Amino acid sequence: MSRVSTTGKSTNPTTAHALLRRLHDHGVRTVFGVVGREAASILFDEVDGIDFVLTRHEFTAGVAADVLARISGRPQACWATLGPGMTNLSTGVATSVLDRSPVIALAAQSESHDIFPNDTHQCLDSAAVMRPMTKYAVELQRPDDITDLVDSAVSAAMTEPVGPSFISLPVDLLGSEIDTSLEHPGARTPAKPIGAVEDGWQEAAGRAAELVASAQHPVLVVGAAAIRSGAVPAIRALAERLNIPVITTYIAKGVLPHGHELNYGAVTGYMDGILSFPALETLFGPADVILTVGYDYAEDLRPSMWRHGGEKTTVRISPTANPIPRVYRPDVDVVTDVLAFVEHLDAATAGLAAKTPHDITPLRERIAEFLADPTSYDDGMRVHQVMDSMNTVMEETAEDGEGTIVSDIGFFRHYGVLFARADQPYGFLTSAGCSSFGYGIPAAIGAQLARPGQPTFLIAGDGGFHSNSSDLETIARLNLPIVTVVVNNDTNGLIELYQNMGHHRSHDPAVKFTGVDFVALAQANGVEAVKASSREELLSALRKGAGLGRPFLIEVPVNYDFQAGGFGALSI
Ligand code: TP9
Ligand code: MG
Repeated sequence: MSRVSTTGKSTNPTTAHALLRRLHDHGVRTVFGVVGREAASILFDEVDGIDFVLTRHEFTAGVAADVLARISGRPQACWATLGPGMTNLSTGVATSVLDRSPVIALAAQSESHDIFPNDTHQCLDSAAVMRPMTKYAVELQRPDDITDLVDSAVSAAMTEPVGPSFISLPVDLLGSEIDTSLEHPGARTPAKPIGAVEDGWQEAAGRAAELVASAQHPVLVVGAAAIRSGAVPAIRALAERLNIPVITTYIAKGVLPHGHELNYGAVTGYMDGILSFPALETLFGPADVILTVGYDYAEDLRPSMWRHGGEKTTVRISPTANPIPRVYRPDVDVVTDVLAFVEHLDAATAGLAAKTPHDITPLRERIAEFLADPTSYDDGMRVHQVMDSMNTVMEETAEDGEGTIVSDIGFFRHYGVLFARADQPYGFLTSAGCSSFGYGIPAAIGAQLARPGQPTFLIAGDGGFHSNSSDLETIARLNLPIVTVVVNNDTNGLIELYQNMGHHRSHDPAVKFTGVDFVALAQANGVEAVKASSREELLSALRKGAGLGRPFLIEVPVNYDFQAGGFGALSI
Protein backbone atom coordinates (compact mmCIF):
# COMPACT_ATOMS: atom_id res chain seq x y z
CA MET A 1 0.00 0.00 0.00
CA SER A 2 1.28 3.49 -0.80
CA ARG A 3 1.63 6.01 1.99
CA VAL A 4 1.41 9.76 1.81
CA SER A 5 4.34 11.57 3.34
CA THR A 6 4.03 14.87 5.20
CA THR A 7 5.11 16.60 2.02
CA GLY A 8 2.06 15.09 0.39
CA LYS A 9 4.23 12.90 -1.79
CA SER A 10 3.05 9.35 -2.28
CA THR A 11 5.68 6.84 -1.16
CA ASN A 12 5.95 3.13 -1.67
CA PRO A 13 7.10 0.75 1.06
CA THR A 14 10.80 0.99 1.78
CA THR A 15 13.33 -1.32 3.35
CA ALA A 16 12.59 0.51 6.61
CA HIS A 17 8.91 -0.49 6.38
CA ALA A 18 9.77 -4.09 5.65
CA LEU A 19 12.35 -4.21 8.46
CA LEU A 20 9.92 -2.90 11.07
CA ARG A 21 7.10 -5.06 9.76
CA ARG A 22 9.17 -8.20 10.03
CA LEU A 23 10.43 -7.32 13.48
CA HIS A 24 6.80 -6.81 14.48
CA ASP A 25 5.89 -10.21 12.96
CA HIS A 26 8.49 -11.74 15.31
CA GLY A 27 6.96 -10.09 18.36
CA VAL A 28 9.20 -7.04 18.67
CA ARG A 29 7.18 -4.16 20.12
CA THR A 30 9.92 -1.76 21.14
CA VAL A 31 13.07 -0.47 19.48
CA PHE A 32 15.41 1.29 21.93
CA GLY A 33 18.05 3.56 20.52
CA VAL A 34 19.59 6.77 19.30
CA VAL A 35 18.95 7.80 15.68
CA GLY A 36 21.51 9.60 13.52
CA ARG A 37 21.43 10.91 9.98
CA GLU A 38 19.60 7.76 8.85
CA ALA A 39 16.51 9.62 10.13
CA ALA A 40 16.22 10.68 6.50
CA SER A 41 15.45 7.04 5.66
CA ILE A 42 13.45 5.87 8.69
CA LEU A 43 11.01 7.61 11.05
CA PHE A 44 10.05 4.55 13.12
CA ASP A 45 6.35 5.22 12.66
CA GLU A 46 6.22 3.33 9.36
CA VAL A 47 4.55 0.34 11.02
CA ASP A 48 1.85 0.35 13.69
CA GLY A 49 2.53 -1.52 16.93
CA ILE A 50 6.22 -0.71 17.31
CA ASP A 51 7.32 2.06 19.68
CA PHE A 52 10.66 3.78 19.46
CA VAL A 53 12.20 4.56 22.85
CA LEU A 54 14.87 7.24 22.58
CA THR A 55 17.71 6.74 25.04
CA ARG A 56 20.54 9.08 25.94
CA HIS A 57 23.21 6.46 25.27
CA GLU A 58 23.26 3.43 22.97
CA PHE A 59 24.52 1.19 25.79
CA THR A 60 21.24 1.94 27.56
CA ALA A 61 19.35 0.90 24.43
CA GLY A 62 21.21 -2.43 24.27
CA VAL A 63 20.67 -3.33 27.92
CA ALA A 64 17.02 -2.22 27.98
CA ALA A 65 16.39 -4.46 24.94
CA ASP A 66 18.24 -7.31 26.67
CA VAL A 67 16.07 -7.10 29.78
CA LEU A 68 12.80 -6.65 27.92
CA ALA A 69 13.69 -9.68 25.75
CA ARG A 70 14.77 -11.71 28.80
CA ILE A 71 11.53 -11.13 30.68
CA SER A 72 9.18 -11.34 27.68
CA GLY A 73 10.97 -14.38 26.21
CA ARG A 74 10.66 -12.72 22.78
CA PRO A 75 13.31 -11.02 20.67
CA GLN A 76 13.58 -7.25 21.14
CA ALA A 77 15.51 -4.64 19.21
CA CYS A 78 17.97 -1.80 19.68
CA TRP A 79 19.21 0.81 17.24
CA ALA A 80 22.32 2.92 16.70
CA THR A 81 23.62 5.20 14.03
CA LEU A 82 26.78 4.35 12.12
CA GLY A 83 30.33 4.54 13.50
CA PRO A 84 30.35 5.87 17.07
CA GLY A 85 26.68 4.99 17.61
CA MET A 86 27.46 1.39 16.68
CA THR A 87 30.56 1.25 18.92
CA ASN A 88 28.59 2.75 21.82
CA LEU A 89 25.97 0.05 21.26
CA SER A 90 28.60 -2.68 21.33
CA THR A 91 28.77 -2.90 25.14
CA GLY A 92 25.02 -3.44 25.22
CA VAL A 93 25.49 -6.18 22.63
CA ALA A 94 28.29 -7.65 24.75
CA THR A 95 25.83 -7.73 27.63
CA SER A 96 23.29 -9.71 25.66
CA VAL A 97 25.86 -12.24 24.42
CA LEU A 98 27.43 -12.84 27.83
CA ASP A 99 24.07 -12.70 29.64
CA ARG A 100 22.21 -14.67 26.95
CA SER A 101 19.40 -12.52 25.60
CA PRO A 102 17.81 -12.60 22.12
CA VAL A 103 18.45 -9.02 21.04
CA ILE A 104 18.27 -7.88 17.42
CA ALA A 105 20.85 -5.08 17.23
CA LEU A 106 20.58 -2.75 14.26
CA ALA A 107 22.87 0.02 13.10
CA ALA A 108 22.92 2.36 10.15
CA GLN A 109 25.90 2.28 7.82
CA SER A 110 27.33 4.64 5.19
CA GLU A 111 25.72 4.64 1.74
CA SER A 112 26.31 1.33 -0.02
CA HIS A 113 28.56 2.96 -2.65
CA ASP A 114 30.60 4.73 0.03
CA ILE A 115 31.56 1.97 2.47
CA PHE A 116 35.31 2.40 2.90
CA PRO A 117 35.83 1.45 6.55
CA ASN A 118 38.25 3.73 8.42
CA ASP A 119 38.28 6.18 5.49
CA THR A 120 34.71 7.33 4.90
CA HIS A 121 33.26 9.78 7.45
CA GLN A 122 31.96 7.78 10.47
CA CYS A 123 32.42 4.52 8.62
CA LEU A 124 33.68 1.46 10.47
CA ASP A 125 33.44 -2.18 9.48
CA SER A 126 30.40 -2.66 11.72
CA ALA A 127 29.67 -6.30 10.95
CA ALA A 128 33.33 -7.13 11.66
CA VAL A 129 33.18 -5.24 14.96
CA MET A 130 30.02 -7.04 16.03
CA ARG A 131 30.78 -10.51 14.64
CA PRO A 132 32.84 -11.90 17.55
CA MET A 133 30.13 -11.01 20.06
CA THR A 134 27.00 -11.93 18.15
CA LYS A 135 25.32 -15.10 16.93
CA TYR A 136 24.91 -13.59 13.47
CA ALA A 137 26.28 -10.38 11.94
CA VAL A 138 25.52 -9.24 8.43
CA GLU A 139 25.38 -6.14 6.25
CA LEU A 140 22.37 -5.64 4.00
CA GLN A 141 23.39 -5.77 0.32
CA ARG A 142 20.03 -5.88 -1.45
CA PRO A 143 16.88 -4.20 -0.03
CA ASP A 144 14.69 -7.14 -1.03
CA ASP A 145 16.69 -9.39 1.32
CA ILE A 146 15.71 -7.54 4.48
CA THR A 147 12.90 -9.89 5.53
CA ASP A 148 15.15 -12.92 5.16
CA LEU A 149 17.94 -11.25 7.12
CA VAL A 150 15.57 -10.47 10.00
CA ASP A 151 14.39 -14.09 9.97
CA SER A 152 17.98 -15.34 10.11
CA ALA A 153 18.79 -12.89 12.89
CA VAL A 154 15.83 -14.10 14.96
CA SER A 155 16.64 -17.79 14.38
CA ALA A 156 20.23 -17.31 15.51
CA ALA A 157 19.24 -15.17 18.50
CA MET A 158 16.69 -17.73 19.71
CA THR A 159 19.13 -20.65 19.53
CA GLU A 160 20.95 -21.69 22.72
CA PRO A 161 23.09 -20.17 23.95
CA VAL A 162 20.60 -17.39 23.30
CA GLY A 163 22.24 -14.12 22.23
CA PRO A 164 22.28 -11.07 20.00
CA SER A 165 22.19 -10.79 16.21
CA PHE A 166 23.33 -7.74 14.29
CA ILE A 167 22.26 -6.21 10.98
CA SER A 168 24.14 -3.29 9.41
CA LEU A 169 21.91 -1.11 7.25
CA PRO A 170 23.40 1.21 4.62
CA VAL A 171 21.27 4.37 4.78
CA ASP A 172 20.53 4.50 1.06
CA LEU A 173 19.29 0.90 1.07
CA LEU A 174 17.26 1.56 4.20
CA GLY A 175 15.36 4.30 2.43
CA SER A 176 15.01 2.62 -0.94
CA GLU A 177 11.70 1.29 -2.19
CA ILE A 178 11.36 -2.46 -2.26
CA ASP A 179 9.76 -4.68 -4.86
CA THR A 180 8.65 -7.53 -2.67
CA SER A 181 5.31 -7.48 -0.95
CA LEU A 182 5.29 -6.44 2.69
CA GLU A 183 3.04 -9.43 3.31
CA HIS A 184 5.93 -11.85 3.46
CA PRO A 185 4.70 -15.24 4.63
CA GLY A 186 5.81 -17.40 7.48
CA ALA A 187 7.55 -15.49 10.29
CA ARG A 188 8.56 -18.41 12.47
CA THR A 189 9.51 -17.26 15.95
CA PRO A 190 10.37 -20.18 18.21
CA ALA A 191 8.05 -20.31 21.24
CA LYS A 192 11.13 -20.85 23.35
CA PRO A 193 14.86 -21.06 22.57
CA ILE A 194 15.98 -23.98 20.45
CA GLY A 195 18.75 -26.05 22.01
CA ALA A 196 20.92 -29.01 21.20
CA VAL A 197 19.55 -32.49 21.93
CA GLU A 198 22.18 -35.22 22.05
CA ASP A 199 21.25 -38.68 20.82
CA GLY A 200 20.79 -40.98 23.78
CA TRP A 201 20.37 -38.17 26.33
CA GLN A 202 17.71 -40.28 28.06
CA GLU A 203 20.40 -42.80 28.99
CA ALA A 204 22.47 -40.08 30.62
CA ALA A 205 19.33 -38.78 32.31
CA GLY A 206 18.71 -42.32 33.60
CA ARG A 207 22.19 -42.32 35.18
CA ALA A 208 21.35 -38.98 36.76
CA ALA A 209 18.17 -40.50 38.22
CA GLU A 210 20.19 -43.40 39.70
CA LEU A 211 22.60 -40.92 41.26
CA VAL A 212 19.71 -38.97 42.79
CA ALA A 213 18.19 -42.21 44.09
CA SER A 214 21.38 -43.27 45.88
CA ALA A 215 22.42 -39.79 47.03
CA GLN A 216 22.13 -38.77 50.63
CA HIS A 217 22.22 -35.02 50.05
CA PRO A 218 21.60 -34.15 46.41
CA VAL A 219 21.42 -30.47 45.47
CA LEU A 220 19.98 -28.74 42.40
CA VAL A 221 22.16 -25.86 41.19
CA VAL A 222 19.98 -23.93 38.78
CA GLY A 223 20.98 -21.48 36.03
CA ALA A 224 18.97 -19.22 33.74
CA ALA A 225 18.72 -21.74 30.87
CA ALA A 226 16.24 -23.52 33.13
CA ILE A 227 14.06 -20.41 33.20
CA ARG A 228 14.33 -19.98 29.42
CA SER A 229 13.24 -23.56 28.92
CA GLY A 230 10.05 -23.03 30.94
CA ALA A 231 11.17 -25.57 33.54
CA VAL A 232 10.62 -23.49 36.71
CA PRO A 233 7.26 -25.05 37.80
CA ALA A 234 8.60 -28.55 37.07
CA ILE A 235 11.79 -27.90 39.05
CA ARG A 236 9.80 -26.61 41.97
CA ALA A 237 7.48 -29.63 41.94
CA LEU A 238 10.41 -32.06 41.72
CA ALA A 239 12.35 -30.31 44.48
CA GLU A 240 9.32 -30.34 46.76
CA ARG A 241 8.44 -33.97 46.08
CA LEU A 242 11.96 -35.22 46.72
CA ASN A 243 12.84 -32.55 49.30
CA ILE A 244 15.95 -31.43 47.41
CA PRO A 245 17.43 -27.98 48.08
CA VAL A 246 17.81 -25.49 45.24
CA ILE A 247 20.80 -23.17 44.88
CA THR A 248 20.93 -20.67 42.02
CA THR A 249 23.23 -18.42 40.07
CA TYR A 250 22.85 -14.64 40.46
CA ILE A 251 20.32 -14.39 37.66
CA ALA A 252 18.29 -17.51 38.40
CA LYS A 253 17.18 -16.19 41.79
CA GLY A 254 13.44 -16.56 42.19
CA VAL A 255 13.22 -20.10 40.78
CA LEU A 256 11.88 -20.85 44.26
CA PRO A 257 10.24 -17.99 46.19
CA HIS A 258 12.45 -16.03 48.61
CA GLY A 259 11.21 -17.65 51.82
CA HIS A 260 10.81 -21.21 50.52
CA GLU A 261 12.33 -23.78 52.90
CA LEU A 262 14.21 -25.46 50.03
CA ASN A 263 15.55 -22.19 48.63
CA TYR A 264 19.18 -22.33 49.78
CA GLY A 265 19.88 -19.06 48.02
CA ALA A 266 22.12 -17.73 45.29
CA VAL A 267 25.87 -17.99 45.57
CA THR A 268 28.70 -15.61 44.80
CA GLY A 269 32.41 -15.94 45.32
CA TYR A 270 32.22 -12.93 47.64
CA MET A 271 29.82 -14.50 50.12
CA ASP A 272 32.26 -15.89 52.67
CA GLY A 273 34.01 -12.51 52.80
CA ILE A 274 30.79 -10.48 53.07
CA LEU A 275 29.32 -12.69 55.77
CA SER A 276 32.61 -13.49 57.56
CA PHE A 277 31.23 -17.01 57.58
CA PRO A 278 32.07 -20.30 55.80
CA ALA A 279 28.94 -20.02 53.67
CA LEU A 280 30.09 -22.07 50.67
CA GLU A 281 31.26 -24.85 52.99
CA THR A 282 27.86 -24.83 54.73
CA LEU A 283 25.96 -24.86 51.45
CA PHE A 284 27.99 -27.43 49.57
CA GLY A 285 30.08 -29.36 52.11
CA PRO A 286 27.58 -32.15 52.88
CA ALA A 287 26.25 -32.42 49.29
CA ASP A 288 27.21 -35.67 47.54
CA VAL A 289 25.44 -35.25 44.18
CA ILE A 290 25.28 -31.89 42.44
CA LEU A 291 22.90 -31.51 39.51
CA THR A 292 23.74 -28.33 37.62
CA VAL A 293 20.43 -27.68 35.89
CA GLY A 294 20.72 -25.28 32.93
CA TYR A 295 24.40 -24.86 33.74
CA ASP A 296 26.17 -21.91 32.11
CA TYR A 297 29.71 -20.94 33.14
CA ALA A 298 29.02 -17.35 32.04
CA GLU A 299 26.73 -16.97 35.05
CA ASP A 300 29.82 -16.92 37.26
CA LEU A 301 28.98 -19.92 39.41
CA ARG A 302 32.32 -21.65 39.21
CA PRO A 303 32.89 -25.33 39.96
CA SER A 304 35.45 -24.24 42.61
CA MET A 305 32.54 -22.80 44.60
CA TRP A 306 30.94 -26.20 45.14
CA ARG A 307 34.19 -28.09 45.76
CA HIS A 308 33.86 -28.07 49.53
CA GLY A 309 33.58 -30.99 51.89
CA GLY A 310 33.47 -34.57 50.63
CA GLU A 311 33.72 -36.00 47.11
CA LYS A 312 30.84 -35.10 44.85
CA THR A 313 29.38 -36.58 41.74
CA THR A 314 28.31 -33.93 39.25
CA VAL A 315 25.65 -33.94 36.57
CA ARG A 316 25.51 -31.21 33.96
CA ILE A 317 22.20 -30.56 32.23
CA SER A 318 22.34 -27.99 29.45
CA PRO A 319 20.89 -27.29 26.00
CA THR A 320 24.45 -26.78 24.70
CA ALA A 321 27.47 -29.06 24.49
CA ASN A 322 30.03 -28.44 27.23
CA PRO A 323 32.24 -25.50 26.14
CA ILE A 324 34.57 -25.59 29.17
CA PRO A 325 35.76 -29.16 29.88
CA ARG A 326 39.01 -27.80 31.34
CA VAL A 327 37.23 -26.22 34.30
CA TYR A 328 34.12 -28.41 34.51
CA ARG A 329 34.10 -32.01 33.36
CA PRO A 330 30.91 -33.45 34.87
CA ASP A 331 30.56 -37.14 35.72
CA VAL A 332 27.35 -37.21 33.71
CA ASP A 333 26.61 -34.76 30.90
CA VAL A 334 23.02 -34.50 29.67
CA VAL A 335 22.71 -32.32 26.60
CA THR A 336 19.02 -31.65 26.09
CA ASP A 337 16.17 -29.28 26.79
CA VAL A 338 16.10 -28.59 30.53
CA LEU A 339 12.34 -29.09 30.85
CA ALA A 340 12.54 -32.43 29.01
CA PHE A 341 15.25 -33.52 31.46
CA VAL A 342 13.31 -32.46 34.56
CA GLU A 343 10.21 -34.28 33.33
CA HIS A 344 12.32 -37.36 32.61
CA LEU A 345 13.91 -37.24 36.07
CA ASP A 346 10.52 -36.74 37.65
CA ALA A 347 9.15 -39.88 35.99
CA ALA A 348 12.29 -41.91 36.71
CA THR A 349 12.18 -41.07 40.43
CA ALA A 350 8.42 -41.51 40.84
CA GLY A 351 8.68 -44.10 43.60
CA LEU A 352 11.59 -42.52 45.43
CA ALA A 353 11.27 -41.48 49.07
CA ALA A 354 11.89 -37.85 49.98
CA LYS A 355 15.41 -36.93 51.04
CA THR A 356 16.55 -35.20 54.20
CA PRO A 357 18.19 -31.96 53.11
CA HIS A 358 21.44 -31.05 54.79
CA ASP A 359 21.13 -28.45 57.50
CA ILE A 360 22.08 -24.84 56.76
CA THR A 361 20.58 -23.31 59.91
CA PRO A 362 23.87 -21.68 61.01
CA LEU A 363 24.11 -19.86 57.65
CA ARG A 364 20.49 -18.73 57.81
CA GLU A 365 21.03 -17.47 61.35
CA ARG A 366 24.14 -15.61 60.30
CA ILE A 367 22.26 -13.95 57.42
CA ALA A 368 19.30 -13.00 59.65
CA GLU A 369 21.61 -11.54 62.29
CA PHE A 370 23.64 -9.67 59.67
CA LEU A 371 20.57 -8.16 57.98
CA ALA A 372 18.99 -7.11 61.26
CA ASP A 373 22.12 -5.09 62.19
CA PRO A 374 20.64 -2.30 64.36
CA THR A 375 23.81 -0.19 64.53
CA SER A 376 23.55 3.49 63.62
CA TYR A 377 26.85 4.04 61.85
CA ASP A 378 27.92 7.67 61.80
CA ASP A 379 30.04 7.23 58.65
CA GLY A 380 27.17 5.99 56.45
CA MET A 381 24.77 3.07 56.43
CA ARG A 382 25.99 -0.41 55.60
CA VAL A 383 24.76 -1.98 52.36
CA HIS A 384 23.17 -4.97 54.13
CA GLN A 385 20.98 -2.49 56.04
CA VAL A 386 20.01 -0.85 52.74
CA MET A 387 19.18 -4.22 51.18
CA ASP A 388 17.12 -5.25 54.20
CA SER A 389 15.10 -2.02 53.95
CA MET A 390 14.51 -2.52 50.22
CA ASN A 391 13.32 -6.08 50.89
CA THR A 392 10.92 -4.86 53.57
CA VAL A 393 9.27 -2.31 51.30
CA MET A 394 9.28 -4.63 48.28
CA GLU A 395 7.43 -7.22 50.37
CA GLU A 396 4.88 -4.58 51.44
CA THR A 397 4.44 -3.29 47.89
CA ALA A 398 4.59 -6.28 45.54
CA GLU A 399 1.38 -8.25 45.17
CA ASP A 400 2.07 -12.01 45.31
CA GLY A 401 5.78 -11.25 45.19
CA GLU A 402 5.50 -9.76 41.73
CA GLY A 403 8.17 -7.12 41.70
CA THR A 404 11.73 -6.68 40.46
CA ILE A 405 14.91 -5.65 42.24
CA VAL A 406 17.53 -4.55 39.72
CA SER A 407 21.17 -4.19 40.63
CA ASP A 408 23.92 -2.26 38.89
CA ILE A 409 27.49 -3.59 39.23
CA GLY A 410 29.74 -2.94 42.22
CA PHE A 411 30.50 -4.50 45.59
CA PHE A 412 26.90 -3.80 46.71
CA ARG A 413 25.69 -6.10 43.89
CA HIS A 414 26.92 -9.15 45.78
CA TYR A 415 24.79 -8.09 48.75
CA GLY A 416 21.88 -8.06 46.30
CA VAL A 417 22.77 -11.55 45.04
CA LEU A 418 22.80 -12.84 48.60
CA PHE A 419 19.96 -10.92 50.20
CA ALA A 420 17.57 -9.35 47.66
CA ARG A 421 14.04 -10.72 47.63
CA ALA A 422 13.13 -12.51 44.41
CA ASP A 423 9.80 -14.28 44.44
CA GLN A 424 9.55 -14.85 40.70
CA PRO A 425 12.06 -15.79 37.99
CA TYR A 426 13.97 -12.63 37.00
CA GLY A 427 12.66 -11.02 40.20
CA PHE A 428 16.30 -10.04 40.68
CA LEU A 429 18.18 -8.72 37.69
CA THR A 430 21.87 -8.09 37.34
CA SER A 431 24.43 -8.65 34.62
CA ALA A 432 26.27 -11.80 35.62
CA GLY A 433 28.10 -12.49 32.41
CA CYS A 434 29.15 -9.03 31.22
CA SER A 435 28.95 -7.08 34.46
CA SER A 436 29.32 -3.72 32.80
CA PHE A 437 28.80 -0.97 35.32
CA GLY A 438 26.06 1.44 34.30
CA TYR A 439 23.75 -1.57 33.77
CA GLY A 440 21.29 -0.43 36.42
CA ILE A 441 19.23 2.35 34.82
CA PRO A 442 18.79 0.58 31.45
CA ALA A 443 17.91 -2.72 33.11
CA ALA A 444 15.35 -0.98 35.31
CA ILE A 445 13.84 0.67 32.22
CA GLY A 446 13.56 -2.75 30.51
CA ALA A 447 12.07 -4.35 33.62
CA GLN A 448 9.49 -1.63 34.18
CA LEU A 449 8.39 -1.74 30.53
CA ALA A 450 8.16 -5.54 30.69
CA ARG A 451 6.20 -5.50 33.96
CA PRO A 452 4.26 -2.24 33.90
CA GLY A 453 1.97 -3.09 36.80
CA GLN A 454 4.72 -4.19 39.17
CA PRO A 455 7.15 -2.27 41.36
CA THR A 456 10.76 -1.93 40.18
CA PHE A 457 13.49 -1.03 42.68
CA LEU A 458 17.00 -0.26 41.48
CA ILE A 459 20.13 -0.35 43.63
CA ALA A 460 23.20 1.29 42.11
CA GLY A 461 26.59 2.51 43.35
CA ASP A 462 27.86 6.02 42.78
CA GLY A 463 30.51 4.75 40.35
CA GLY A 464 28.30 2.66 38.10
CA PHE A 465 25.28 4.94 38.34
CA HIS A 466 27.12 8.09 37.33
CA SER A 467 28.87 6.31 34.46
CA ASN A 468 25.46 6.23 32.75
CA SER A 469 23.26 8.62 34.72
CA SER A 470 22.13 10.65 31.70
CA ASP A 471 19.34 8.14 31.14
CA LEU A 472 17.69 9.39 34.32
CA GLU A 473 16.07 11.79 31.88
CA THR A 474 14.72 8.79 29.92
CA ILE A 475 13.14 7.43 33.09
CA ALA A 476 11.61 10.86 33.72
CA ARG A 477 10.45 11.32 30.11
CA LEU A 478 8.75 7.91 30.09
CA ASN A 479 7.46 8.58 33.63
CA LEU A 480 8.50 5.10 34.76
CA PRO A 481 7.75 4.61 38.48
CA ILE A 482 11.21 3.19 39.23
CA VAL A 483 12.52 3.69 42.77
CA THR A 484 16.29 4.12 42.58
CA VAL A 485 18.62 3.83 45.56
CA VAL A 486 22.14 5.16 44.97
CA VAL A 487 24.54 3.79 47.60
CA ASN A 488 27.17 6.49 47.65
CA ASN A 489 30.68 6.04 49.02
CA ASP A 490 32.35 8.36 46.48
CA THR A 491 34.44 5.34 45.49
CA ASN A 492 34.63 2.50 43.02
CA GLY A 493 34.39 0.37 46.14
CA LEU A 494 34.75 -3.06 44.57
CA ILE A 495 37.98 -1.98 42.96
CA GLU A 496 39.29 -0.65 46.27
CA LEU A 497 38.57 -4.11 47.66
CA TYR A 498 40.71 -5.65 44.91
CA GLN A 499 43.50 -3.17 45.62
CA ASN A 500 43.47 -4.40 49.20
CA MET A 501 43.28 -8.05 48.20
CA GLY A 502 46.34 -7.62 45.99
CA HIS A 503 48.36 -5.00 47.84
CA HIS A 504 46.94 -4.75 51.40
CA ARG A 505 46.33 -1.05 50.92
CA SER A 506 44.26 1.39 48.88
CA HIS A 507 45.48 3.84 46.27
CA ASP A 508 42.93 6.64 46.17
CA PRO A 509 43.67 8.24 42.77
CA ALA A 510 42.62 5.02 41.03
CA VAL A 511 39.30 4.62 42.89
CA LYS A 512 38.11 7.78 44.70
CA PHE A 513 35.81 10.49 43.35
CA THR A 514 34.88 13.92 44.62
CA GLY A 515 31.32 13.88 45.89
CA VAL A 516 28.36 14.10 43.54
CA ASP A 517 25.04 15.46 44.77
CA PHE A 518 22.79 12.70 43.45
CA VAL A 519 19.65 14.43 44.74
CA ALA A 520 20.43 17.52 42.70
CA LEU A 521 21.44 15.34 39.73
CA ALA A 522 18.09 13.54 39.81
CA GLN A 523 16.13 16.77 40.18
CA ALA A 524 18.03 18.32 37.28
CA ASN A 525 16.80 15.41 35.16
CA GLY A 526 13.19 15.72 36.28
CA VAL A 527 13.25 12.99 38.95
CA GLU A 528 12.11 13.76 42.49
CA ALA A 529 14.76 12.77 45.03
CA VAL A 530 15.74 12.76 48.71
CA LYS A 531 18.73 11.77 50.81
CA ALA A 532 18.35 9.11 53.52
CA SER A 533 21.00 8.42 56.16
CA SER A 534 19.35 5.95 58.52
CA ARG A 535 17.08 2.92 58.37
CA GLU A 536 14.10 5.03 59.42
CA GLU A 537 14.72 7.67 56.78
CA LEU A 538 15.34 5.07 54.12
CA LEU A 539 12.22 3.04 54.93
CA SER A 540 10.02 6.12 54.81
CA ALA A 541 11.64 7.31 51.56
CA LEU A 542 11.18 3.87 49.96
CA ARG A 543 7.53 3.79 51.01
CA LYS A 544 7.01 7.25 49.58
CA GLY A 545 8.74 6.29 46.32
CA ALA A 546 6.82 3.02 46.01
CA GLY A 547 3.49 4.84 46.31
CA LEU A 548 4.34 7.77 44.06
CA GLY A 549 3.54 6.36 40.61
CA ARG A 550 6.45 8.28 39.07
CA PRO A 551 10.25 8.05 39.24
CA PHE A 552 11.94 8.62 42.57
CA LEU A 553 15.57 8.53 43.70
CA ILE A 554 17.08 8.10 47.15
CA GLU A 555 20.73 8.85 47.80
CA VAL A 556 22.15 6.87 50.73
CA PRO A 557 25.66 7.61 52.03
CA VAL A 558 27.29 4.21 52.71
CA ASN A 559 30.55 2.71 53.81
CA TYR A 560 32.00 -0.79 53.67
CA ASP A 561 33.78 -2.59 56.51
CA PHE A 562 35.47 -4.87 54.05
CA GLN A 563 38.33 -7.10 54.93
CA ALA A 564 40.61 -8.36 52.21
CA GLY A 565 40.11 -11.97 53.34
CA GLY A 566 37.39 -14.50 52.57
CA PHE A 567 37.43 -14.17 48.80
CA GLY A 568 39.38 -17.31 47.92
CA ALA A 569 36.43 -18.64 45.91
CA LEU A 570 37.04 -15.93 43.32
CA SER A 571 40.01 -17.84 41.92
CA ILE A 572 39.15 -20.64 39.49
N1 TP9 B 1 34.08 -0.43 33.43
C1 TP9 B 1 32.94 -1.07 33.10
C2 TP9 B 1 32.19 -0.66 31.89
N2 TP9 B 1 32.45 -2.07 33.85
C3 TP9 B 1 33.12 -2.47 34.94
N3 TP9 B 1 32.62 -3.48 35.64
C4 TP9 B 1 34.31 -1.83 35.33
C5 TP9 B 1 34.76 -0.81 34.54
C6 TP9 B 1 35.09 -2.25 36.53
N4 TP9 B 1 34.30 -2.13 37.70
S1 TP9 B 1 32.39 -2.51 39.76
C7 TP9 B 1 33.29 -1.07 39.53
C8 TP9 B 1 34.16 -1.02 38.47
C9 TP9 B 1 34.96 0.21 38.17
C10 TP9 B 1 33.06 0.04 40.50
C11 TP9 B 1 31.72 0.13 41.10
O1 TP9 B 1 31.66 1.23 41.97
P1 TP9 B 1 30.27 1.65 42.53
O2 TP9 B 1 30.43 2.96 43.23
O3 TP9 B 1 29.26 1.59 41.47
O4 TP9 B 1 29.95 0.50 43.59
P2 TP9 B 1 30.73 0.11 44.95
O5 TP9 B 1 29.68 -0.33 45.88
O6 TP9 B 1 31.67 -1.00 44.60
O7 TP9 B 1 31.45 1.33 45.43
MG1 MG C 1 30.79 3.34 45.21
